[in-house]
Amino acid sequence: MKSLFESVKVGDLTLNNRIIMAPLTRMRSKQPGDIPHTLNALYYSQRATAGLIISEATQISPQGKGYPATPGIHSKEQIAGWKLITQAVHEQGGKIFLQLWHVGRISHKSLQIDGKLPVAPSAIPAKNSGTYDSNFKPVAIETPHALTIDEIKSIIEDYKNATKNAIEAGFDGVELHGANGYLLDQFLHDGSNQRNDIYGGSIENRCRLVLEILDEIIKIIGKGRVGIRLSPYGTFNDMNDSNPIELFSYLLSEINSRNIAFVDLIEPRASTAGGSDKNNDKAPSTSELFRSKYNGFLISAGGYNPQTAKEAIEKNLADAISFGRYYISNPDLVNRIKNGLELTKYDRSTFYGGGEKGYTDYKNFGN
Ligand code: 8OZ
Repeated sequence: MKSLFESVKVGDLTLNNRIIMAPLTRMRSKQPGDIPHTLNALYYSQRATAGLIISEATQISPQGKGYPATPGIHSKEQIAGWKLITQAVHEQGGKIFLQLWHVGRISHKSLQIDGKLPVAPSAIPAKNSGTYDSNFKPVAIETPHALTIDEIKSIIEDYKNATKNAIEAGFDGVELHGANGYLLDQFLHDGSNQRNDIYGGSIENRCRLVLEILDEIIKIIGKGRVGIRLSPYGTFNDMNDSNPIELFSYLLSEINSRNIAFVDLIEPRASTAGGSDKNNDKAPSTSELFRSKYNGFLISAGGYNPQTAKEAIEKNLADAISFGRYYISNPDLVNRIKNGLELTKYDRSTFYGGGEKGYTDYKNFGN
Protein backbone atom coordinates (compact mmCIF):
# COMPACT_ATOMS: atom_id res chain seq x y z
CA MET A 1 0.00 0.00 0.00
CA LYS A 2 1.24 3.51 -0.80
CA SER A 3 2.19 5.77 2.11
CA LEU A 4 2.37 9.55 2.52
CA PHE A 5 5.80 9.12 4.06
CA GLU A 6 7.65 7.12 1.41
CA SER A 7 10.03 8.64 -1.09
CA VAL A 8 8.74 8.86 -4.62
CA LYS A 9 9.99 9.68 -8.09
CA VAL A 10 8.29 12.62 -9.84
CA GLY A 11 9.61 13.56 -13.25
CA ASP A 12 13.36 14.10 -12.87
CA LEU A 13 13.20 14.38 -9.07
CA THR A 14 12.97 12.03 -6.11
CA LEU A 15 10.89 13.49 -3.29
CA ASN A 16 11.37 12.47 0.36
CA ASN A 17 7.62 12.05 0.87
CA ARG A 18 4.25 12.65 -0.76
CA ILE A 19 3.39 15.79 1.20
CA ILE A 20 3.50 18.97 -0.89
CA MET A 21 3.57 22.56 0.32
CA ALA A 22 0.98 24.32 -1.84
CA PRO A 23 1.69 27.62 -3.59
CA LEU A 24 0.64 30.28 -1.06
CA THR A 25 0.30 33.99 -1.76
CA ARG A 26 1.66 35.91 1.26
CA MET A 27 2.42 39.38 -0.20
CA ARG A 28 5.65 39.90 1.72
CA SER A 29 8.25 40.64 -0.93
CA LYS A 30 10.62 43.59 -0.47
CA GLN A 31 9.41 46.92 -1.85
CA PRO A 32 9.92 48.59 -4.22
CA GLY A 33 10.58 45.95 -6.87
CA ASP A 34 8.63 42.89 -5.61
CA ILE A 35 11.91 41.27 -4.55
CA PRO A 36 12.16 38.06 -2.47
CA HIS A 37 14.42 38.56 0.57
CA THR A 38 15.89 36.91 3.68
CA LEU A 39 12.60 36.79 5.61
CA ASN A 40 11.05 34.80 2.75
CA ALA A 41 14.09 32.49 2.69
CA LEU A 42 13.61 31.74 6.39
CA TYR A 43 9.90 31.01 5.85
CA TYR A 44 10.55 28.55 3.02
CA SER A 45 13.52 26.86 4.69
CA GLN A 46 11.40 26.26 7.81
CA ARG A 47 9.10 24.18 5.58
CA ALA A 48 11.81 22.29 3.65
CA THR A 49 10.81 18.85 4.97
CA ALA A 50 7.87 18.90 2.55
CA GLY A 51 8.43 16.40 -0.27
CA LEU A 52 8.17 19.39 -2.59
CA ILE A 53 7.58 23.09 -2.02
CA ILE A 54 5.72 24.94 -4.73
CA SER A 55 6.50 28.63 -4.38
CA GLU A 56 3.89 31.30 -3.99
CA ALA A 57 2.49 32.51 -7.31
CA THR A 58 5.15 34.70 -8.94
CA GLN A 59 4.55 37.19 -11.71
CA ILE A 60 6.36 36.51 -14.98
CA SER A 61 6.23 40.21 -15.94
CA PRO A 62 5.11 43.54 -14.47
CA GLN A 63 1.87 43.12 -16.44
CA GLY A 64 1.26 39.76 -14.75
CA LYS A 65 0.99 41.38 -11.31
CA GLY A 66 -2.39 41.62 -9.60
CA TYR A 67 -1.77 42.19 -5.90
CA PRO A 68 0.62 44.28 -3.82
CA ALA A 69 4.00 42.85 -2.76
CA THR A 70 3.69 39.54 -4.61
CA PRO A 71 7.13 38.57 -5.93
CA GLY A 72 8.26 38.60 -9.53
CA ILE A 73 10.79 36.63 -11.60
CA HIS A 74 11.52 39.18 -14.32
CA SER A 75 14.28 41.38 -12.85
CA LYS A 76 17.94 40.73 -11.89
CA GLU A 77 17.16 41.72 -8.29
CA GLN A 78 14.30 39.24 -8.11
CA ILE A 79 16.48 36.42 -9.48
CA ALA A 80 19.11 37.24 -6.86
CA GLY A 81 16.40 37.27 -4.16
CA TRP A 82 15.02 33.90 -5.20
CA LYS A 83 18.56 32.45 -5.07
CA LEU A 84 18.55 33.06 -1.31
CA ILE A 85 15.41 30.96 -1.08
CA THR A 86 16.43 28.05 -3.31
CA GLN A 87 19.78 27.84 -1.52
CA ALA A 88 18.17 27.89 1.93
CA VAL A 89 15.68 25.16 0.94
CA HIS A 90 18.36 23.01 -0.68
CA GLU A 91 20.61 23.34 2.37
CA GLN A 92 17.80 21.79 4.41
CA GLY A 93 17.46 18.92 1.91
CA GLY A 94 14.25 20.25 0.32
CA LYS A 95 13.07 20.71 -3.25
CA ILE A 96 11.31 23.76 -4.65
CA PHE A 97 9.44 24.61 -7.86
CA LEU A 98 8.60 28.16 -8.90
CA GLN A 99 4.96 28.87 -9.74
CA LEU A 100 4.72 30.97 -12.91
CA TRP A 101 1.83 33.44 -12.76
CA HIS A 102 0.06 35.98 -14.89
CA VAL A 103 -3.13 37.32 -13.30
CA GLY A 104 -4.76 38.56 -16.52
CA ARG A 105 -7.89 40.53 -15.65
CA ILE A 106 -7.48 40.13 -11.86
CA SER A 107 -5.43 43.29 -11.51
CA HIS A 108 -5.88 47.01 -11.25
CA LYS A 109 -4.58 50.03 -13.19
CA SER A 110 -2.65 51.18 -10.13
CA LEU A 111 -0.55 47.97 -10.21
CA GLN A 112 0.15 48.18 -13.95
CA ILE A 113 2.96 50.08 -15.66
CA ASP A 114 1.80 53.54 -16.81
CA GLY A 115 -1.65 52.87 -15.31
CA LYS A 116 -2.65 50.66 -18.23
CA LEU A 117 -5.72 48.43 -18.03
CA PRO A 118 -5.23 44.78 -17.02
CA VAL A 119 -5.40 42.32 -19.92
CA ALA A 120 -7.56 39.26 -20.65
CA PRO A 121 -8.74 37.04 -23.52
CA SER A 122 -11.90 39.14 -23.82
CA ALA A 123 -13.09 42.49 -22.45
CA ILE A 124 -15.20 40.83 -19.74
CA PRO A 125 -14.68 41.90 -16.12
CA ALA A 126 -14.72 39.36 -13.29
CA LYS A 127 -17.94 39.93 -11.35
CA ASN A 128 -17.84 40.08 -7.56
CA SER A 129 -14.04 39.91 -7.53
CA GLY A 130 -11.58 42.38 -6.16
CA THR A 131 -7.94 42.97 -5.44
CA TYR A 132 -5.83 45.49 -3.53
CA ASP A 133 -3.87 48.49 -4.74
CA SER A 134 -0.24 49.00 -3.77
CA ASN A 135 -1.35 50.39 -0.38
CA PHE A 136 -3.40 47.24 0.34
CA LYS A 137 -6.64 49.20 -0.14
CA PRO A 138 -9.43 47.02 -1.64
CA VAL A 139 -10.21 47.96 -5.25
CA ALA A 140 -12.77 46.65 -7.73
CA ILE A 141 -11.89 44.71 -10.87
CA GLU A 142 -12.10 46.73 -14.08
CA THR A 143 -13.12 45.79 -17.60
CA PRO A 144 -9.86 44.43 -19.08
CA HIS A 145 -8.26 45.07 -22.44
CA ALA A 146 -8.76 42.12 -24.83
CA LEU A 147 -5.33 40.90 -25.92
CA THR A 148 -4.30 41.05 -29.58
CA ILE A 149 -2.46 38.08 -31.12
CA ASP A 150 0.81 40.04 -31.00
CA GLU A 151 0.27 40.79 -27.33
CA ILE A 152 -0.39 37.09 -26.67
CA LYS A 153 2.89 36.23 -28.42
CA SER A 154 4.69 38.66 -26.19
CA ILE A 155 3.18 37.02 -23.08
CA ILE A 156 4.46 33.64 -24.30
CA GLU A 157 7.93 35.24 -24.50
CA ASP A 158 7.49 36.44 -20.91
CA TYR A 159 6.76 32.86 -19.77
CA LYS A 160 9.91 31.66 -21.57
CA ASN A 161 11.99 34.40 -20.01
CA ALA A 162 10.60 33.65 -16.55
CA THR A 163 11.46 29.95 -16.96
CA LYS A 164 15.05 30.82 -17.86
CA ASN A 165 15.18 33.11 -14.84
CA ALA A 166 13.82 30.30 -12.62
CA ILE A 167 16.68 28.07 -13.75
CA GLU A 168 19.18 30.84 -13.02
CA ALA A 169 17.65 31.29 -9.57
CA GLY A 170 18.25 27.60 -8.78
CA PHE A 171 14.71 26.18 -8.81
CA ASP A 172 14.22 22.42 -9.27
CA GLY A 173 11.41 23.06 -11.74
CA VAL A 174 8.42 25.24 -12.56
CA GLU A 175 4.67 24.91 -12.08
CA LEU A 176 2.45 26.71 -14.58
CA HIS A 177 -0.41 28.41 -12.74
CA GLY A 178 -3.42 27.46 -14.84
CA ALA A 179 -5.93 27.70 -11.99
CA ASN A 180 -8.09 30.00 -9.85
CA GLY A 181 -9.33 32.39 -12.51
CA TYR A 182 -6.00 33.93 -13.56
CA LEU A 183 -4.89 34.52 -17.15
CA LEU A 184 -4.51 30.93 -18.37
CA ASP A 185 -7.73 29.85 -16.67
CA GLN A 186 -9.45 32.87 -18.25
CA PHE A 187 -8.43 31.49 -21.65
CA LEU A 188 -9.67 27.97 -20.79
CA HIS A 189 -13.19 28.88 -19.67
CA ASP A 190 -15.86 30.03 -22.11
CA GLY A 191 -17.35 32.32 -19.45
CA SER A 192 -14.28 34.57 -19.76
CA ASN A 193 -13.02 33.67 -23.25
CA GLN A 194 -15.31 34.76 -26.06
CA ARG A 195 -12.65 35.25 -28.72
CA ASN A 196 -13.30 34.15 -32.26
CA ASP A 197 -9.69 33.59 -33.35
CA ILE A 198 -7.36 30.61 -32.81
CA TYR A 199 -7.35 31.26 -29.03
CA GLY A 200 -11.13 31.14 -28.53
CA GLY A 201 -14.29 29.28 -29.45
CA SER A 202 -13.69 25.52 -29.50
CA ILE A 203 -12.16 23.68 -26.54
CA GLU A 204 -9.06 23.05 -28.66
CA ASN A 205 -8.68 26.78 -29.28
CA ARG A 206 -9.27 27.73 -25.65
CA CYS A 207 -6.61 25.23 -24.54
CA ARG A 208 -4.14 26.43 -27.19
CA LEU A 209 -2.38 29.10 -25.14
CA VAL A 210 -1.79 26.84 -22.11
CA LEU A 211 -0.42 24.08 -24.34
CA GLU A 212 1.78 26.44 -26.37
CA ILE A 213 3.29 27.80 -23.17
CA LEU A 214 3.71 24.29 -21.78
CA ASP A 215 5.58 23.27 -24.94
CA GLU A 216 7.84 26.31 -24.78
CA ILE A 217 8.76 25.85 -21.13
CA ILE A 218 9.35 22.12 -21.66
CA LYS A 219 11.89 23.05 -24.36
CA ILE A 220 13.70 25.28 -21.88
CA ILE A 221 13.68 23.27 -18.64
CA GLY A 222 12.74 19.71 -19.71
CA LYS A 223 9.45 17.85 -19.25
CA GLY A 224 10.59 16.16 -16.04
CA ARG A 225 10.76 19.57 -14.33
CA VAL A 226 7.40 20.98 -15.37
CA GLY A 227 4.07 20.74 -13.57
CA ILE A 228 0.74 22.48 -14.03
CA ARG A 229 -1.94 23.56 -11.56
CA LEU A 230 -5.58 23.41 -12.65
CA SER A 231 -8.86 24.02 -10.83
CA PRO A 232 -11.68 22.25 -12.69
CA TYR A 233 -15.04 23.44 -11.34
CA GLY A 234 -13.36 26.34 -9.54
CA THR A 235 -15.62 29.37 -9.25
CA PHE A 236 -13.06 31.74 -7.68
CA ASN A 237 -12.60 34.96 -9.68
CA ASP A 238 -15.86 34.41 -11.53
CA MET A 239 -14.86 31.31 -13.50
CA ASN A 240 -17.53 29.31 -15.27
CA ASP A 241 -17.71 27.03 -18.26
CA SER A 242 -20.51 25.41 -20.21
CA ASN A 243 -18.84 21.97 -20.16
CA PRO A 244 -16.00 21.62 -17.65
CA ILE A 245 -15.78 17.81 -17.96
CA GLU A 246 -15.17 17.97 -21.69
CA LEU A 247 -12.81 20.94 -21.32
CA PHE A 248 -10.57 19.37 -18.68
CA SER A 249 -10.74 15.88 -20.19
CA TYR A 250 -9.37 17.27 -23.45
CA LEU A 251 -6.71 19.32 -21.66
CA LEU A 252 -5.57 16.33 -19.58
CA SER A 253 -5.35 14.13 -22.69
CA GLU A 254 -3.07 16.72 -24.28
CA ILE A 255 -1.01 16.95 -21.10
CA ASN A 256 -0.71 13.13 -21.06
CA SER A 257 1.05 13.19 -24.41
CA ARG A 258 3.60 15.68 -23.05
CA ASN A 259 4.57 13.43 -20.11
CA ILE A 260 5.36 16.27 -17.67
CA ALA A 261 6.32 15.77 -14.02
CA PHE A 262 2.86 16.27 -12.53
CA VAL A 263 -0.60 17.76 -12.63
CA ASP A 264 -1.70 19.58 -9.47
CA LEU A 265 -5.50 19.56 -9.27
CA ILE A 266 -7.50 21.63 -6.83
CA GLU A 267 -10.48 19.69 -5.52
CA PRO A 268 -13.79 21.20 -6.66
CA ARG A 269 -14.96 21.21 -3.00
CA ALA A 270 -12.33 23.96 -2.38
CA SER A 271 -13.80 26.13 -5.10
CA THR A 272 -12.91 29.41 -3.37
CA ALA A 273 -9.18 28.63 -3.61
CA GLY A 274 -8.52 28.98 0.11
CA GLY A 275 -10.39 32.28 0.28
CA SER A 276 -12.76 30.75 2.81
CA ASP A 277 -12.73 27.79 5.18
CA LYS A 278 -16.07 26.54 3.88
CA ASN A 279 -15.91 23.50 1.61
CA ASN A 280 -18.59 22.66 -0.90
CA ASP A 281 -18.97 19.04 0.18
CA LYS A 282 -21.53 18.29 -2.53
CA ALA A 283 -18.97 18.95 -5.27
CA PRO A 284 -17.74 15.88 -7.18
CA SER A 285 -14.16 14.84 -6.38
CA THR A 286 -11.17 15.10 -8.67
CA SER A 287 -10.47 11.41 -8.33
CA GLU A 288 -13.97 10.54 -9.51
CA LEU A 289 -13.84 12.99 -12.37
CA PHE A 290 -10.27 13.03 -13.60
CA ARG A 291 -8.02 10.34 -12.04
CA SER A 292 -8.77 8.00 -14.93
CA LYS A 293 -8.18 10.74 -17.52
CA TYR A 294 -4.63 11.57 -16.46
CA ASN A 295 -1.85 8.97 -16.73
CA GLY A 296 0.86 10.77 -14.77
CA PHE A 297 1.67 11.84 -11.22
CA LEU A 298 -1.37 13.51 -9.67
CA ILE A 299 -1.11 15.98 -6.81
CA SER A 300 -4.43 16.68 -5.15
CA ALA A 301 -5.06 19.91 -3.24
CA GLY A 302 -7.84 21.59 -1.31
CA GLY A 303 -9.31 21.07 2.11
CA TYR A 304 -7.33 17.99 3.22
CA ASN A 305 -6.62 17.06 6.83
CA PRO A 306 -4.05 14.43 7.91
CA GLN A 307 -6.65 11.64 7.97
CA THR A 308 -8.22 12.36 4.59
CA ALA A 309 -4.75 12.82 3.07
CA LYS A 310 -3.59 9.40 4.33
CA GLU A 311 -6.76 7.77 3.02
CA ALA A 312 -6.45 9.42 -0.40
CA ILE A 313 -2.91 8.07 -0.79
CA GLU A 314 -3.70 4.61 0.56
CA LYS A 315 -6.70 4.31 -1.75
CA ASN A 316 -4.57 5.56 -4.64
CA LEU A 317 -6.92 8.47 -5.38
CA ALA A 318 -3.84 10.68 -5.82
CA ASP A 319 -0.03 10.32 -5.79
CA ALA A 320 0.69 13.22 -3.44
CA ILE A 321 -1.34 15.60 -1.29
CA SER A 322 -0.85 19.33 -1.15
CA PHE A 323 -1.49 21.34 2.02
CA GLY A 324 -1.92 25.11 1.99
CA ARG A 325 -3.43 26.69 5.07
CA TYR A 326 -1.99 24.04 7.41
CA TYR A 327 1.46 24.66 5.93
CA ILE A 328 1.16 28.29 6.92
CA SER A 329 0.77 27.41 10.61
CA ASN A 330 2.74 24.13 10.81
CA PRO A 331 6.23 24.49 9.34
CA ASP A 332 6.99 20.94 10.57
CA LEU A 333 3.81 19.54 9.03
CA VAL A 334 5.42 16.27 7.88
CA ASN A 335 6.57 15.52 11.43
CA ARG A 336 3.18 16.50 12.88
CA ILE A 337 1.26 14.20 10.55
CA LYS A 338 3.72 11.34 10.87
CA ASN A 339 3.67 11.42 14.66
CA GLY A 340 0.01 12.30 15.12
CA LEU A 341 0.82 15.66 16.74
CA GLU A 342 -1.84 18.30 17.03
CA LEU A 343 -1.90 20.91 14.25
CA THR A 344 -1.64 24.61 15.07
CA LYS A 345 -4.60 26.61 13.76
CA TYR A 346 -3.74 29.32 11.24
CA ASP A 347 -4.51 33.00 11.71
CA ARG A 348 -6.24 34.26 8.57
CA SER A 349 -5.68 37.91 9.54
CA THR A 350 -1.92 37.50 8.90
CA PHE A 351 -2.19 35.64 5.57
CA TYR A 352 -1.48 38.63 3.32
CA GLY A 353 1.11 41.35 3.87
CA GLY A 354 3.07 42.20 7.01
CA GLY A 355 6.28 40.74 8.40
CA GLU A 356 7.30 37.89 10.70
CA LYS A 357 4.02 37.67 12.58
CA GLY A 358 1.95 34.79 11.24
CA TYR A 359 4.78 34.01 8.82
CA THR A 360 8.01 32.77 10.40
CA ASP A 361 6.87 32.67 14.05
CA TYR A 362 4.64 29.57 14.08
CA LYS A 363 5.71 26.88 16.53
CA ASN A 364 8.04 24.21 15.19
CA PHE A 365 8.40 20.97 17.17
CA GLY A 366 11.38 19.97 15.06
CA ASN A 367 11.73 17.56 12.22
C1 8OZ B 1 -5.02 34.31 -2.50
C2 8OZ B 1 -4.85 35.67 -2.66
C3 8OZ B 1 -4.27 36.15 -3.81
C4 8OZ B 1 -3.88 35.28 -4.80
C5 8OZ B 1 -4.44 31.81 -6.10
C6 8OZ B 1 -2.48 33.15 -6.36
O1 8OZ B 1 -5.59 31.69 -5.65
C7 8OZ B 1 -3.63 32.97 -5.72
C8 8OZ B 1 -4.06 33.90 -4.66
C9 8OZ B 1 -4.62 33.44 -3.48
O2 8OZ B 1 -3.99 30.97 -6.88
